[in-house]
Amino acid sequence: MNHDGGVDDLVGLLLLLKMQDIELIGVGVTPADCYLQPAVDATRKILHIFGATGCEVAASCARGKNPFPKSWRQHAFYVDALPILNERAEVHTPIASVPAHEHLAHMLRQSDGKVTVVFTGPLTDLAAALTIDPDLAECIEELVWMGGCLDGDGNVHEPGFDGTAEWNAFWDPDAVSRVWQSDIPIVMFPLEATRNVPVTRSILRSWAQLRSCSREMEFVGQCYAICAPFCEFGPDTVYYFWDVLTVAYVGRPSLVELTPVQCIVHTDGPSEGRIAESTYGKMVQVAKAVRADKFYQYITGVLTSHINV
Ligand code: AGV
Ligand code: CA
Repeated sequence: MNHDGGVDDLVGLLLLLKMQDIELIGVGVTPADCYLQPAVDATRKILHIFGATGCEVAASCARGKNPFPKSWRQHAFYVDALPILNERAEVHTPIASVPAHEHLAHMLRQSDGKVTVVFTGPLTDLAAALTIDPDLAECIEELVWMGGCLDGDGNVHEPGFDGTAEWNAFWDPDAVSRVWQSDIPIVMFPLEATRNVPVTRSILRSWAQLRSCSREMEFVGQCYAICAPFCEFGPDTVYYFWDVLTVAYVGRPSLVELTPVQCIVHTDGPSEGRIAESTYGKMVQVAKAVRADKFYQYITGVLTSHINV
């Protein structure tokens, strides 16, 4: 997994490491929707506390073209400071000695079979890994990526841009372009798919009831408290299970229906970062229909699997 330290990235990480049929073999952290140090620290603490100590964490040296808003990037500091992640003085999760793109290339090369790669932030490290090892596609089962938006109703509202892009693509559109030129099979979760799964007050309330018997639920509840101003109100300020849905697909593909779409990315101009249908583009599998009830059920089950609810 490679994530970019947002609240739902870190919840997605927890979900992935709790899945019984998934072996998590490495985590990269990209300084996009976060500050790097607290995001790396929070990642290592989550792996330690929730039981995946053997897995290495690699910090990215990626730099994006268009920076994320500072107020969002600060969320990683809040998660890293939560008491539930700080009861223990020592964190044993190993940190990789090389930057995340090199670590990714190395882990893929040394694995026996093909590996599924999940990106819940920009694709910069995958693009950089392809630059040092252009044949890396042969080691990748598929790329599952949260990013993009195909209907033009994006979430980037910055001066000089037309609002059609999604943030993970906008941070580094050239990386999307590089990955699109590869033979890697891609499953993409655009904003249209994630709009089916808002973070609602009612799901948070039902999880609060499980808090005292599940440390995972306690942690997730604390995490979404950080995003409370955005949960369920108003069309523009809603918070979604963007990355959590994307990760859930890896454990339970039947949660979504995929549709093949040929598309390209705009790498400059007012639509920079926009992913658009085009007969010249790469064929990717795009998540469309989402079984939202089954998704909420599935993630609640994984995060409470030890208490039989
Ligand atoms: O564009 C969605 C991506 C996801 O990977 N991120 C958040 C998720 O981690 C950027 C983003 C869009 N709106 C946001 C975001 C918001 N209101 N707060 C924080 N990040
Ligand atoms: Ca993210």
